[in-house]
Amino acid sequence: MTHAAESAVYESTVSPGDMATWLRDAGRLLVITHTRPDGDAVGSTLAVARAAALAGVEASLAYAGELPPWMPEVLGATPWAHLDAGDVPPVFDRCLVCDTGAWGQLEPYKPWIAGKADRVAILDHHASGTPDLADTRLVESAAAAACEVAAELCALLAGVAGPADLPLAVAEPLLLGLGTDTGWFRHPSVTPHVLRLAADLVQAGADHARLVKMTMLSDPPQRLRLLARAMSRLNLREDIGVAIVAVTAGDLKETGASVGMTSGFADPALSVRGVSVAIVLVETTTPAGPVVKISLRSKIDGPDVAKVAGAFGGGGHVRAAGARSTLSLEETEHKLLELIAEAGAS
Ligand SMILES: [Mn+2]
Repeated sequence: MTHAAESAVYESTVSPGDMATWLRDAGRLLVITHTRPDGDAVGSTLAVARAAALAGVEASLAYAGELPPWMPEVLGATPWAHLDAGDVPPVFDRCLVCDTGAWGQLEPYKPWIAGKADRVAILDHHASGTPDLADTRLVESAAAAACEVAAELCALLAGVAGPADLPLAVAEPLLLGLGTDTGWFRHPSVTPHVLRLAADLVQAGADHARLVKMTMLSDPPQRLRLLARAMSRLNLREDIGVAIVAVTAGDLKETGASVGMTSGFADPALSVRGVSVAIVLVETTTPAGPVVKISLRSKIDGPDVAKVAGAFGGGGHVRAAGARSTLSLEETEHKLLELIAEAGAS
């Protein structure tokens, strides 16, 4: 960890203690995260906003893009803005960005935060990001979740000895992010520290079984119908250890499912012995035109999928990465297979 204020590389510029001080002095603090927030994005932003409020900070939350179905249950009475519903982010003196440091994942917020690096901070666990976004950065690329980084910060803000002593309203969103980003403690990112932190959060009152049911066992029926269609055209390339699941725009339309419901489609593909990489391709549209959303997952012995995603201008982690392709579904699949065959997956 370096402490150079103007480091040109994507790494920490402050310690957790310095970040806690920066947040305490924030005045009106806005906490945001990447578009289409997942469990870690919602969990980390909500936990830090609530912990900052305990420290007397006027904290507000804003989200953009498709939201998880459990959003109201997790947020409860905590107020938040949804940009897609026409809300604008609350006025802020300082802004904290959680679980990303990439402009590409923050498009809707750009008019509010661009050119304000001295007033923006990042709390993240990704290996790559844009240093010019924020001068104040707490980035731990070895952490399993942004919530793992946020836990210590929340304890500092709440003035408690450690995560086990956090109020339930802070501990529960932290366990949500830690659980969802590790596939509920199945991924190789799980370390002794992750498991000890999970134990601390459960000790603080977080309801593990309720969160698992809420995030894993509460799908709308359209999701299962969409999965059935996608699996019917599974491309299982046992020769190179790759399984590809493709979702067409027609599938989404005919099942009434949303793009967000494809989250987790890599799991059944990766469950096959001999498969080391699972790829989920989703035909979707953006304001800039049609794109294929690429999600990559790799087993412990599989290739670095962040590198594969990088070939499409995307990124992420060694075992989980994503990108967008402007090629057709078929061309995207062909290019991915070529890249992985070159990387020597087997
Ligand atoms: Mn995350």
